[in-house]
Amino acid sequence: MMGGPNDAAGDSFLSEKSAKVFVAGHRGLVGSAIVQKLRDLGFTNLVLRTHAELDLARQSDVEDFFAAEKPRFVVLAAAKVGGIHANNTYPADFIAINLQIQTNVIDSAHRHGVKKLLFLGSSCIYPKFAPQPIPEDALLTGPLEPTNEWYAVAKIAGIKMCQAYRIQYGWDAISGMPTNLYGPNDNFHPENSHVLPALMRRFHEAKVNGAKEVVVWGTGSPLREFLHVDDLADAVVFLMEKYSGLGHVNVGSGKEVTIKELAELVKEVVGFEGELVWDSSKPDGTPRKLMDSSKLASLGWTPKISLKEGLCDTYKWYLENVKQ
Ligand code: GFB
Repeated sequence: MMGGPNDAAGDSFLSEKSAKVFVAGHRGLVGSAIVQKLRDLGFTNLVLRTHAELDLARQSDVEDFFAAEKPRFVVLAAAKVGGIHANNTYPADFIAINLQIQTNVIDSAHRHGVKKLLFLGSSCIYPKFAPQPIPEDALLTGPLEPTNEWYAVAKIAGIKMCQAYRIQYGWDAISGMPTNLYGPNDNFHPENSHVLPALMRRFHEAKVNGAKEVVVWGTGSPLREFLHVDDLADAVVFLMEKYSGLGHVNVGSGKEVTIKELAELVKEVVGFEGELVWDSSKPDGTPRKLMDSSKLASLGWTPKISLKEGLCDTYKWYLENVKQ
């Protein structure tokens, strides 16, 4: 039986702002937003380690870290992530590294007395043709999207591991499933990034170089839901404070656009005035993955940042931070 919205958390995360909080993956798109959010809320004891300082894929290193640091809370935002091309090209990395990271962190966190852990997955865990909007209980009801089934299987294993540790040990591990995320500190790699940062970089470079056209992958017809990473960080704190249930929780914006509409929006925000050229030799991926986030809404959380506002915020950050 999956947990329900009335799975209230124990005593409050927000009442322990001097407790040690380990944010795994603190330099990435998600981790950096969570660190900023916690600092803004007055958390004074964040435990942060770069990949060079702590390789989360190495079990003995993770075990030593937890034995030494003994954090009270863990937000597991570290993962091997990427867009459709990266997932399709490096399947072994996406399944192996993510399984290693999450298994090491979840097991050592429990072993060393962490009070509460939040694991972050992705909307790609759901079947390719799940009913839309996708409810949490659609998990494992059908075949996955082939381009990212490796990452999806790893993330599904993470959800199941958190549930298993709650069932066997009564341990407070919870899982959040964000939709496609974007924002500052994203990966803007031309090939391996997600669609939104990839297009932002491509339109920007085309504008600066005076190019007449920009290639966009696929047909433009798939639908995608997007959430600004600052909204996700807000939802992470909300779940750490309010939720302690067996079931995972969808974290979406509830709004979707076609890839074509997204490309037009990014083109407008960047100010590129050339043409779009569609490369249908590139994969479209799953046709749609709008999540049903009503479980989170029933707990009292809603997103605040619109896609247009979020795109402007991200492009402003891009201009100030990405070497042109
Ligand atoms: O963000 P994205 O790469 O991954 O979006 P998914 C892919 C969609 O955007 C496809 C189109 O329909 C692509 O054809 N697209 C158009 C582009 N131009 C580009 C481009 O320049 N770069 C990219 N990357 N796409 C990911 C999963 O699926 O969703 C991950 O693979 C993760 O594992 C992530 O779950 C949230 O949204 O298709």
